[in-house]
Amino acid sequence: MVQLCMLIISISIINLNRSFNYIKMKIINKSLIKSVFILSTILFLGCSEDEKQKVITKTRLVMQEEFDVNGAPNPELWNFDIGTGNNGWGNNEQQFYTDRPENIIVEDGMLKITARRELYLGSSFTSARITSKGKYEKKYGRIEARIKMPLGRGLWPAFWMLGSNIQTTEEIPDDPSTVPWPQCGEIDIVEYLGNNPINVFGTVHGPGYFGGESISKNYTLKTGRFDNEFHVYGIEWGENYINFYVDDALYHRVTPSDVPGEWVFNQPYFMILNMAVGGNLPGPPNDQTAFPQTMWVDYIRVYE
Ligand SMILES: [Ca+2]
Repeated sequence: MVQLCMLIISISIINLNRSFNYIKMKIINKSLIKSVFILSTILFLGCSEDEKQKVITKTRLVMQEEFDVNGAPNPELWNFDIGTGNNGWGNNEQQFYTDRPENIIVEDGMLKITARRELYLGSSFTSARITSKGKYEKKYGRIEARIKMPLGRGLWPAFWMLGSNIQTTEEIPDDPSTVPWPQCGEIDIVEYLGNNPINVFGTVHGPGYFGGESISKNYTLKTGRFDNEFHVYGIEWGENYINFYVDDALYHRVTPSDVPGEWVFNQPYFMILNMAVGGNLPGPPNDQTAFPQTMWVDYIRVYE
């Protein structure tokens, strides 16, 4: 982008010189120089601003979950999703989610979600999934988590959100205040597949754009890996936009013109942290996948 701007500025200056030669001016046309200078300055500043890709615009901390109280996750903030869900939580996932400390515990200032290979109530793996549904729901904000990912094929951890109006089996199916997925919308702040430790992706799903047709982008690390160091994954979300970032890099912007359907993101959402094992996206673990594997979450913070 900077190169493009410099090119535009250079062309402006060349054109200025040509103009001088053509009209053989004896007196320098000060207003022309001034105009080109102003134009160049605007272009240059405009490009510099764009090149910075300023990630952080929301800076007032309004919620923080630092995971500094040992034991089970704070019950005032978190619910457990238990079991195998409907059709492996909609994705043919292979794990049984439990609330046991072997699968989910807060200690050392971290939430640790651990996937294990074990026979448990008919499943071959166990793990955990928590949601803030009904306890912390948010419309707009900068929502971020500092996470260290696991390693191995078949592991699929995520920090994501669902529209609070999602219709669930516990609720009356024809409750007019709820709608089925994907009409409720889904914002995947970060997803990661354990066989590719330098890659993560951010995605939105909604009516007409879900599953394979979702609006998604990858972010690839140039140095380091997601499984042996912590990184910050977040969104800055406001009316008619969602920006996805990793650390200080903004890599995905979504607005209503990017989605081939209704924009369903101007409403409250709740948060979800989980680690799936197997399922449609990652495929099953293989012999090289070492268990147990842990997703480490240092904090979640929300800013306005
Ligand atoms: Ca912490």
